[in-house]
Amino acid sequence: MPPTADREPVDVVIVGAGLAGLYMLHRVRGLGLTVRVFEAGDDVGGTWYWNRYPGARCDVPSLEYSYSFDPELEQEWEWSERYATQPEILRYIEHVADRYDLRRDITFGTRVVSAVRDDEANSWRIATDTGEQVACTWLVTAAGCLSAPKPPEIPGVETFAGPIWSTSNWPADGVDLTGLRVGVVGTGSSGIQSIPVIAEQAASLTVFQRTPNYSLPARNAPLDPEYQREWKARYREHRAAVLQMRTGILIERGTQSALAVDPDERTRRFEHCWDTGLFACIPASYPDITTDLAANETAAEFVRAKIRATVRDPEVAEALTPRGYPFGTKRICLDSGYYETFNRDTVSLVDLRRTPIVEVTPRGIRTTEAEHEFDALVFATGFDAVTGPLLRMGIRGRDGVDLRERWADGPRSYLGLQVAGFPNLFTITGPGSPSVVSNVIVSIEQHVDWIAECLRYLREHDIATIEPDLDAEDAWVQHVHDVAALTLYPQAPSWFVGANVPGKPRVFMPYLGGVPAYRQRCAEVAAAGYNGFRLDRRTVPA
Ligand code: NA7
Repeated sequence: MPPTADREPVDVVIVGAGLAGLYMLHRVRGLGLTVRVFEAGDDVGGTWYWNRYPGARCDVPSLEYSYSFDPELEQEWEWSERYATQPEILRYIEHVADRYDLRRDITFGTRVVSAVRDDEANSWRIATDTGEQVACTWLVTAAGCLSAPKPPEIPGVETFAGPIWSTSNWPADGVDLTGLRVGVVGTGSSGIQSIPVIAEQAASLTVFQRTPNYSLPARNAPLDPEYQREWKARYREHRAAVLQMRTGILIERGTQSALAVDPDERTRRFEHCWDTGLFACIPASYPDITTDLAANETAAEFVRAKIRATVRDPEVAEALTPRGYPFGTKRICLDSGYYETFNRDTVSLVDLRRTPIVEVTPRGIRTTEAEHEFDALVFATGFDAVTGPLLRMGIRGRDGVDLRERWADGPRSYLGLQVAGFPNLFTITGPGSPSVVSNVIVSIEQHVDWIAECLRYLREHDIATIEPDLDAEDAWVQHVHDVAALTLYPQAPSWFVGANVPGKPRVFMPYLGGVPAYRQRCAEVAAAGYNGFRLDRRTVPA
């Protein structure tokens, strides 16, 4: 489509209308700035718009996975389950869009395909896949961390005769799997949540597993109205307590070494966690579980024993048992009946470490051992996480430097908020911030508030550009790396380190220093007049 004539420039362009983009829009409007939001989906929701697969739900308790910025909003919304399903979260996000009249500034069905810095004009020139072009002074990405699906990287996918569905782009009208022979590839969080539900519908289900994950029972249940009432009566207190938590999720933290306590006491503690249905409980119970391999092994072995006790066929149980990487260093999954599903006669497991996939054929999936025939395939093969959503946006900074080039050896960012050489670009939950290792809505609100206050400051002080100093950026990147190196996280081939995408640099991307320390650092930087950032008046447009 030919580009349309330039629209009026705006102060701010926001990319994405999920939880981050919507709140950013709300705050930007409050500053009296002009703003446009571009969203690839046909409505609001982001992650919760696309990931509509059966069984999709949040693994952070609903009362904590919600906006805190407006006490009226948090009082009026009623959650129905401890862990909200995707449809309920989407209804919540739609309610927020209606309540604050957000849709009128959002252009839906439109993806930003390039964002080019024009230093002379002190602006970003944004182009979309619908041919629209608009200039803005500040560009804010709110594109999510798990929103660029990874191709399955299996030859022959296009030859399959039946339908193929992807968990990350599930049809909005749902899919009827009744009576079908279904093959599912992938056993991350999306596979683990969807497999029990698919197994209930399908005539038969075959799960193709490359790496077993550690999964814990979610213990999901309807939310007791009395409990919700009491929680809401003390919402401010709960919100304040959440901000003291490293992960931004309310959890009891132990202080002793897992190796210093009596094994029976340790097992009792782990059993308690197993019963709570909180994924952060076991890692928080002894601090060295995330830092010491022997301590970690006590937790890993506890979960392995649970798998053995649940799955009746010992061979299947062994194939489902994670080994070779520490517990919690790939994202821990929360499930509802995942391991039990493998006790059904209609469900089978193919261990791809033993018999790798060779190709997809017109009839199904061929491994080195056999051809498995299916009526339908489901890919739950994950995302180009954290950097993928930013790098596919065509961002070019000063002197035409491509963000891809700048990040060729891994992402570099100051506080996960800004990149040197890319003035006036802000990245909500960018690499180097707690993002995906925290309750992401807590991190989103903090980033949005920080950016909004920064914009206010820039205007009040007549500042045209803000950009990190290279030294400050280098120091922060080193700090993110050093903190990660104190933990076991880098030891796993996870999407946290980019290991799931061929050719992606292996760098631990999120910041593991914890929500409170990170918030404090961001607040100190702002209070000191944006320490580590270069603030420039020189290029103020005439
Ligand atoms: P994940 O966690 O990245 O899981 C993807 C799964 O797909 C994982 O088991 C992969 O195995 C598997 N996979 C990927 N490519 C292939 C190929 N080519 N062949 C076989 N298996 C493959 O993505 P999810 O969507 O489940 O979850 C993402 C996050 O969303 C989750 O952590 C929550 O935070 C919410 P691998 O482990 O790479 O061997």
